[in-house]
Amino acid sequence: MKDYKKMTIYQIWPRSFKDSNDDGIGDINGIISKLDYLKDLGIDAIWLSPIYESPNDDYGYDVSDYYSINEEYGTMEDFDNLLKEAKKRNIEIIMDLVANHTSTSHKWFKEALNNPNSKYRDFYFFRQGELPNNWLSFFGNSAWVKNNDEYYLATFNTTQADLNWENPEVRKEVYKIMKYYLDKGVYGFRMDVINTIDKKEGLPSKNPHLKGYQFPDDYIIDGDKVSKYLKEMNKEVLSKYDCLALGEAVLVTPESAIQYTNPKNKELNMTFHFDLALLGCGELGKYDFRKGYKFTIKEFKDITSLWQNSMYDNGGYIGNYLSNHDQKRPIERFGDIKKYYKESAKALAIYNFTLYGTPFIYQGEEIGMTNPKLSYKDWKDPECFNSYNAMKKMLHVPSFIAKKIANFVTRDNARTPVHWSKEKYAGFSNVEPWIHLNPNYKEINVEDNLKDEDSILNFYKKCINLRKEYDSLCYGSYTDIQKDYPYIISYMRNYKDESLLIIINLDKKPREFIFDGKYKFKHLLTNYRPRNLVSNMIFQPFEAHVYKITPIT
Ligand code: TEU
Ligand code: CA
Repeated sequence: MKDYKKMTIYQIWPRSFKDSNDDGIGDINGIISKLDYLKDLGIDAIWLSPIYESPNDDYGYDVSDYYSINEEYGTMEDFDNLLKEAKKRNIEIIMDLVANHTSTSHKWFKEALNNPNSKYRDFYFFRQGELPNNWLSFFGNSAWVKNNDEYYLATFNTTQADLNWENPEVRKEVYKIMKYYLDKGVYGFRMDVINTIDKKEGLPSKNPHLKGYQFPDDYIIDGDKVSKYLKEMNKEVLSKYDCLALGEAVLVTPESAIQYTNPKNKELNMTFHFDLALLGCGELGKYDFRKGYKFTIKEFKDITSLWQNSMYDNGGYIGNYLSNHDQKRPIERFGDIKKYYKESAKALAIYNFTLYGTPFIYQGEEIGMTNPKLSYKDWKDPECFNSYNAMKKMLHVPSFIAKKIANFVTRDNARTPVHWSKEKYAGFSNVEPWIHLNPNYKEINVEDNLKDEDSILNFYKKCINLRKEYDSLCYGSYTDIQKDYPYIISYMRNYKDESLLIIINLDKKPREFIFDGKYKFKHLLTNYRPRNLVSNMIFQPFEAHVYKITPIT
């Protein structure tokens, strides 16, 4: 059995990873050319954001054919080759399974539109007549799209039509896709918005007494039947392979995450949660600026503590991440890029790699890539365009402010090309990339990071190795130390007779930390200088340490 609890997983968003044929778009052969780099970094698996055929309205999360590869990225042969080359290096490939919806260019959807008697009508949600309900989509529109005299449900972009999982034939088709790729040798799936596949019976309006579109929330998230479908999927597909089922469970609660991932329920192996990503956002998500994107370190700590304790204590399991293709680069939010750039990048790495759960790295994070300064002319992301309009219409924000907010939060921030070198176009391509390139590639790039002993990249390698060496980081319990202290996060991880102590100052100011208990200690890792563990310590901004400790008896 492969052990996903011991793995470090690296997310590739293919369009911006590496271009091999000079069209300015990342591709599969580009990924193959960087496998040695990834091997050297020490990762065990790659989660590949979607590479299937797609009109790219949502950059691959709108699939038009699950059995072919987007020709901008290569061919099925290239993909098979990637699998082979990855296997050679002991790297697993995890595919993105986008099965809550298909593109409206998918043949099922086209058939459903063209033929009123088609069985594919029941693959989706079509309703005649009036607007069926008041649901707001994730991207800020009505969740219903009008097409002639009928509507179809699209809870993300208007060209991503929701599949009707109630229909057993839909589920069968999804299982078929999964088997096709598992039989090819992929290790598993990251399942896109998998906890939204059950829509509330009868599709009733949400809070009908309120004016305007309403986010359907529990009417589409973590519905009762999600677990039923996952159990069936497990029985029909997952249980037959040594594979990983990772759910992207949007806005999931700890209770639901435990339900999905506790092995006794036979559903998924792990899930992501959204609470850290949404810190400082208003209740409508990242374009809801009404909280000013402000949060405290104490809130950050409380979220950590809630998830760590509830998962470990109840047999649940999560993937930990700070960064992905849906969030701007987090170093600006949780760290300090001006004064403590390297220190904070490394402190956050220590955090992400010492928690209970499998750590994820998003491309470019390992070299400390930052957010570019974007203008509205640089926008590519459909969520950004739609949300910009929604801010103006629903929240009555003037255009110039809406633009500022969108520049600040758009997913485009995390989707600029990876900086491989100082060369023109950052070694990503030999031509102008498809999306804005962050001009700071001359200061922040892989080439320089590899040369510098003290670089963020080399620190990531140390973090990855630490997990390989200390089982307590992979399997151990989690215990908060000084839970209510508002600046420094500290916790212990225990497994068998091994105990690790982690202390991280998450603040931009020096802070004092009082620690009681007498221990013999071994210093394992720091972003400052190794130091003795004593009861009263002043930590510099973002100073972080990992110790192995044994009680003095
Ligand atoms: O993301 C789901 C999701 O919840 C995000 O869209 C999130 O709501 C948004 O970014 C918050 O502002 C997945 C994919 O990761 C994302 O790239 C897709 O756009 C989305 O599903 C639809 O497939
Ligand atoms: Ca290319």
